[in-house]
Amino acid sequence: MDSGATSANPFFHPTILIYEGGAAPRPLVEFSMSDIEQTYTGPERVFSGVQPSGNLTLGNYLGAIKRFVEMQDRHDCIYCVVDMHAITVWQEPEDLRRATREVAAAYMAAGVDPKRSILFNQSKVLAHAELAWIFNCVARMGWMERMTQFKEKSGKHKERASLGLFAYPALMAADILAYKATHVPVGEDQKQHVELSRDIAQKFNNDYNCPGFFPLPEPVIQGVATRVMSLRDGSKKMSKSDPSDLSRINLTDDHDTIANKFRKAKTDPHPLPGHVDELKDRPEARNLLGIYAAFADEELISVMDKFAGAQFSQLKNELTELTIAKLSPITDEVTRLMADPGEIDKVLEDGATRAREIADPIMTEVRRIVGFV
Ligand code: AQP
Repeated sequence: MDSGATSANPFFHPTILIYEGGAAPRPLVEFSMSDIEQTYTGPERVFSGVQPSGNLTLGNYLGAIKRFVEMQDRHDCIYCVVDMHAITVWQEPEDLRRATREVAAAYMAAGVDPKRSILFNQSKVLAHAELAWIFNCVARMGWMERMTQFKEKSGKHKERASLGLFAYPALMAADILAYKATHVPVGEDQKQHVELSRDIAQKFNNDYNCPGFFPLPEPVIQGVATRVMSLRDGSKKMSKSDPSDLSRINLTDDHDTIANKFRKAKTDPHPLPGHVDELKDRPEARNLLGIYAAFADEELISVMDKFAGAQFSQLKNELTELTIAKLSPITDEVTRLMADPGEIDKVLEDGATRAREIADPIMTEVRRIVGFV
C-alpha cells in the first residue's frame, strides 16, 4: 500500500514502564490501557516468551520469569516457549526438544500456574507463523535494519546470518498480536522489539483501514534487574549464549558452581559505595547490588545502605547464600519435572489448545481484512 511512511506516525512513542534501579517494584496494577494513545478497546492481556536456546540464566529469571509469576495474579497471561525464535540460530534438534521442556519446567518451577495462565510452545500454534508472514509484508526493511539485537547477533558477517534472525522482530510482533496482547513483560534488551511490534500494529491498522483492530502493545519493564549484566564484564548483558560459562549463573548450576562464579566475578578495587550516583562508573558494583536487591525484593538504595563501605568479598558471600536459597527450590523442582517429560508435553498441549481458541478467531478476521479468500 505505501512505501513505509504511513499517514499516521509509524514511530509512535509508547509509554514505557521502566522502574529504574532504586525504585521499588511497584504493584502490577500500575499499567492501564487509559495510558495508551490508541483506539483499541478490547480486553487487557499479557503475553511474553523465553527462547529455549540454552540454559536459562539469572537474567532470564530475574528480568522475565519472576515477573511473569507476579503478573498472573492480576491479569490474563499467556506464556510461551518460543522455539521458532530459537532456531534463528542453529539448534541441535535433540537439544531443542530438551531445552523446550526445560524452559516449560522452569516456568512452572518458578510459579507459573498452567491452569491460571496459558503455557505452551510457539511451534504448536500455527497462527504465529502465518501472522509473522503477513507482518513481514507490513514491516519495512529499514525498521528491521535498525534492530540492535540483529546487529549484535549477526556480528561482522551479516550475509551469513539466517533470514529468520533478521525477521525475528516480525515473528515477535505476531506472537504478541495473534492474541491481541496489550502488555509484554520483558527485560530491557527486548524493549526495541516491543516498540517495533507497536509500529507494525499501527501500520497494519492504517494500511488496512481498520483503526483499533490491533492494540499497540506496551513493554512492561519493571524492577531492579531489568538488565542483569555478565559477571565477567559489567558492560555486557548476561546471556545464555555467551561462550563463557563464568559470565552467567545458570538455573541448573549447583551450589559450588554458583559460589565459584560469584567468587570469580569481576569487581573494582574500591569499597562499595553508599549512594546511587556513585554507581555510575562502577557497572560491576551496580550489577551485583542489583542482583542482591532483586532476590531480596528490596530497593537498591536499602541494599546499598547495608553494604556501604564493605568490601566486594562480603557482598559476594552474602549474594551467594541468597542466590542459592532462592534458586535451589526452583532447580530441584525443574529436575523433578524433567523426570517426566510426558507430563510437561501434556501441559504444553493443553496450553496450545487454549491458545488456539484465542488466536483462531483473530486470524479469521486478519485473513478477511487482508483479502485472503
Ligand atoms: N541479562 C538479562 N537481564 C534481564 N532480562 C533478561 N532477559 C534476557 N537476558 C536478560 C529477558 O529474558 C526474556 C527471555 O529472553 P530470550 O530467551 O527471549 O532471549 P534473549 O533476550 O536474547 O536472552 P538471552 O539469555 O541473551 O538469550 P540468547 O543468548 O539465546 O540470545 C526476555 O524478556 C529478555 O528481555
